[in-house]
Amino acid sequence: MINPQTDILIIVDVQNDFCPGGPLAVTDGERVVPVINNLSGKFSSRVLTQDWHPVGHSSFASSHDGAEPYSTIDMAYGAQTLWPDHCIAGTRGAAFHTDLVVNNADLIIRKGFRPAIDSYSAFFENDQNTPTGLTGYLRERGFKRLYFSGLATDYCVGFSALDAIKSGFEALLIDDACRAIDLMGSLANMKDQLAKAGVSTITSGDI
Ligand code: VGL
Ligand code: ZN
Repeated sequence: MINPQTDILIIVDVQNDFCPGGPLAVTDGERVVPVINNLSGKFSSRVLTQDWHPVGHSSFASSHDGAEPYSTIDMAYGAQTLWPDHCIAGTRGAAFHTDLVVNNADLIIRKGFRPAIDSYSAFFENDQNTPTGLTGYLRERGFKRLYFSGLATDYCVGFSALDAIKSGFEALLIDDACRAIDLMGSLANMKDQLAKAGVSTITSGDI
């Protein structure tokens, strides 16, 4: 049972560019929408996240001479996968999927807006040090148990759940409310990390 005081649904990056037809489409990405809309009604609080990059962001392959999408480069903070251009702030591609229920969200947190740092996690950017402010927001409101949904399981959803544990929250991943990119074993690797960190995997029917 959901406790309205302590439990919150976190809906990660359900944006057009990650859905079929987008430049970084996640297979069956749009299928999370009805599952999440249904789950939304079972919680009394929800937070949405939005990948929100400036033109020429450093995580785009197009920003690095001769680099191919899905290759890896060394950034000041470590290895970074390079992506096709996606989720440019203010564009249709960065907007939420049109069928996603968004008006009941308490907060929309944007991430990845610093030109030189990517941010998969909703809590810390990829330097693992720059906070988005979400930890403070959730703590101040007294939330303890965070339920994760959205895109993509092996990147933004997974890293958010791992950081939730690091920040002292309980974290659960709702498997059928997420879809993965699965780049060179990234899904299996993330599932392993999630299990080791103590993130439980559940399905929407468990709620
Ligand atoms: C994401 C790659 C790049 C995600 C965002 O939302 O999982 N993946 N930017
Ligand atoms: Zn991104």
